[in-house]
Amino acid sequence: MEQEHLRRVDPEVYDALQNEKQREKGKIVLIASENYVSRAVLEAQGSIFTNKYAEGYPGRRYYGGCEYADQVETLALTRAKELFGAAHVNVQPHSGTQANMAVYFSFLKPGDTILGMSLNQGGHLSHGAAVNFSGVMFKSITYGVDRETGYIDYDGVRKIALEHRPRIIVAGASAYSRILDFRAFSEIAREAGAFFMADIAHIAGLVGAGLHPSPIPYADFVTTTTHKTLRGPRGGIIMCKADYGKAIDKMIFPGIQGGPLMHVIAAKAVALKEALSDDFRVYQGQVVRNAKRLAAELSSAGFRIISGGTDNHLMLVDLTGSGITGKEAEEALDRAGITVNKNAIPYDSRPPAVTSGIRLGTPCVTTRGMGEGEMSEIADIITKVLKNNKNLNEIAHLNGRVKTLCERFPVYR
Ligand code: DSN
Repeated sequence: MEQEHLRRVDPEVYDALQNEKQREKGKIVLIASENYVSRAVLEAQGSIFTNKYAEGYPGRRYYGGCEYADQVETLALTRAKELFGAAHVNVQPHSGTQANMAVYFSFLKPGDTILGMSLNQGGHLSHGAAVNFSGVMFKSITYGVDRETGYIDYDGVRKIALEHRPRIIVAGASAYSRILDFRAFSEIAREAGAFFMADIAHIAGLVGAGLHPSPIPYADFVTTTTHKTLRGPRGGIIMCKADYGKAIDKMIFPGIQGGPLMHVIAAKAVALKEALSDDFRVYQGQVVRNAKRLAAELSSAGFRIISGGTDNHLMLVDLTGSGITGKEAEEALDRAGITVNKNAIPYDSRPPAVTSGIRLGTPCVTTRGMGEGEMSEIADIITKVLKNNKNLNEIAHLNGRVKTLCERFPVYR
């Protein structure tokens, strides 16, 4: 029996894990920031590398016995450099937010200004949100999207940058479905005398596969998580120009982190190897085609997709006027077996706990092997759930269609 030791030692955690397995198996997940790692990644992450202290970097550690820790970290570094073409890489950040923190703490002083995308228009907490350390320790100013088109307003970004002269400009988003123009951001940053950081957490897999332009030629710093489209373990990576490497490494350790999570770094190495494969490029292509199909079908069913569609793995659906809030939509879809998150749409009149939108992404369903035909089926189910969200019989019937899809496309074969 799998996890036999866990079952004996801690039946409560074992039970929670069994329930989580059933949840994962039996629901269609459209959370844009999630994915399913390979069994190889799971094995590396669930390995005895978790036992090892390896403070420092390969070849210069503060503990003995680090020869194999050095080996896996070096593999992760080499593969990240090959995948993204970065001059300097640090694979130790425990998360994307830690990666961003290391960049800010290395090159900004408290009170310096960060210009990032507004959280309520698609940005991320760690790009200067008031409730996050980035907005508490630094002065935050924001840019957003054009109210009509839903695209980033680059003229607006430039105007704000020249007026406020931020120390750093951050490009990157959690809910933006269009190509980010890294060249434009870098030109604005140069004009304003600011550093330029690209946070590619959401799109790292697409960038690695060459399906989204890379920021590496333009950005001083590129940060990412490893668990979204990149399909690795939960964690972060920083890439930067060679000149900044020493400061970044010193800030990650000993600046803001202690011992690196060697089991996670081993899993990052595996995921990066997978990301260098042809299969991974095929997968990412399908992620984008699936997102385009899902957006097109929902649009045909009468829902407004912010910006009119998607270039990447996600979309933001505007529910204004459809008689249902983002919160209600999330709950109704969950009852039908589809997991999504409510999400503010740009210029949303509802509070963040309610919202007028939902965010949908295709990395998970594509990993299960679903293609465009299944996206049409999912769009039809979503449409019917949203239009009949109070009709429990109809929701139960739609849940049957979800279950059929889940059985045809298991997460782990
Ligand atoms: N919380 C992540 C997301 O869902 O987009 C970003 O870190």
